[in-house]
Amino acid sequence: MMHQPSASGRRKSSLKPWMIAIIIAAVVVGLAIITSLPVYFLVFDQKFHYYLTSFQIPSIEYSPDFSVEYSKNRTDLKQKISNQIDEIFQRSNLNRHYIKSHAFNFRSSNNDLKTDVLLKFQFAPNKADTVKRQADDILHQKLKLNESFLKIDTPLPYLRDMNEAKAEHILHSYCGLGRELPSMERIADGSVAKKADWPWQASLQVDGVHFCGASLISEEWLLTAAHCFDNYKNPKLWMASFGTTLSPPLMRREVQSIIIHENYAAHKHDDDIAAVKLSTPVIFSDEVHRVCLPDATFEALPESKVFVTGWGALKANGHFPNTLREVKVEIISNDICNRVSVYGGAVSSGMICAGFLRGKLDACEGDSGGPLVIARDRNIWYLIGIVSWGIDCGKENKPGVYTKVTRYRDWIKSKTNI
Ligand code: 4AZ
Repeated sequence: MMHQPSASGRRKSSLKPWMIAIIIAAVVVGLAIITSLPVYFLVFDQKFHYYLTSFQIPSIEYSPDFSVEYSKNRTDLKQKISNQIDEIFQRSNLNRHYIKSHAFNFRSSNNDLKTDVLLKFQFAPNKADTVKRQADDILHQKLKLNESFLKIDTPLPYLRDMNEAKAEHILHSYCGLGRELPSMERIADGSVAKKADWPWQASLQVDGVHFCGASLISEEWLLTAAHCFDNYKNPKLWMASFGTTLSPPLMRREVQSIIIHENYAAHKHDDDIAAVKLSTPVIFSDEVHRVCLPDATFEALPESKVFVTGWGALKANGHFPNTLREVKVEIISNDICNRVSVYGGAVSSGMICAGFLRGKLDACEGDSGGPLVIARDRNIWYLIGIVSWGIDCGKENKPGVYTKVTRYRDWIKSKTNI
């Protein structure tokens, strides 16, 4: 007999009660996680917040020296301001949220010295209003009590929000902040550079292929070698990339114009310098910012330790690396470099030699246009040379020859206003 299901018969559920319990529990846990995520980010996800404010300093008279980067007056005053603001916030209930302050501009206002200061805090988004209000109150109380040499002449609120990219651009707008010297270890040969060690280094490329190195000297100007443009002069063909790896690049910019030294003659070595203007300024960050230019009077003494960096070949006719490399070399006097056994008089006063007569450590093909830098007081790096020429790479008695930047200081100023 065939089985006839009764009209009222239902298929028996295959889910056991314990299964249903597990499914309900999973749904409840899932919902709890989904609903608590925004709360987590609002309450625990600490982010950086930046505020801009201005102070008057009536006890100090404005002097143009305060506008000179790294002048002693400016450096000392910046330190004094930071110490004062650190003290105010570290002794307040915002001490866990306050990170640092940075006086970045000095100006004269009604004969008073005025400074613009960036304050950096860290807190979760749900605290934004409270922290800002508290910070305003703390400043108001401290400055009103005449306890500080800093004064405020504007009404509350003193602090204005600034977005992170703009604030970090300001924090990294100082020249020459790269590798810290004490941790220094020692391109033909040499070693791989760490991120943010040489943040002014750029790569100049045609069709995505690296041709030359270059150095960032402002948010929109690069310095490089004139001979990089012997074959391609049209700025539209060129791109600049930043960051330690060529692929992927950290940041790229189109080139707006190329200014080659008027006296440079292709395939000769004299006046091997060019200024390259970017189509849009770079945004300064930890990993991309400018190198300092020395005064025309600065002299790098023979045997000074200097660094050359680039993506050039690891030896003559060798392969090209993807990650930036560095090599520590020494300045060689023009007298020694012009010895018959070395370059026999080919090194002119607009050039500077660096490397070792015993060879080995040197710049090489593809490093051209790149920086030769020296650290000066406070670990600030200055561009003293531009990779220009040499016979072979790392060969005995054939050190690298560089365009001497101090010799072209006025030319650089006349073209870039830097
Ligand atoms: C070049 O061909 C090149 N050893 C750059 C630097 C040196 C030699 C050649 C110095 O771009």
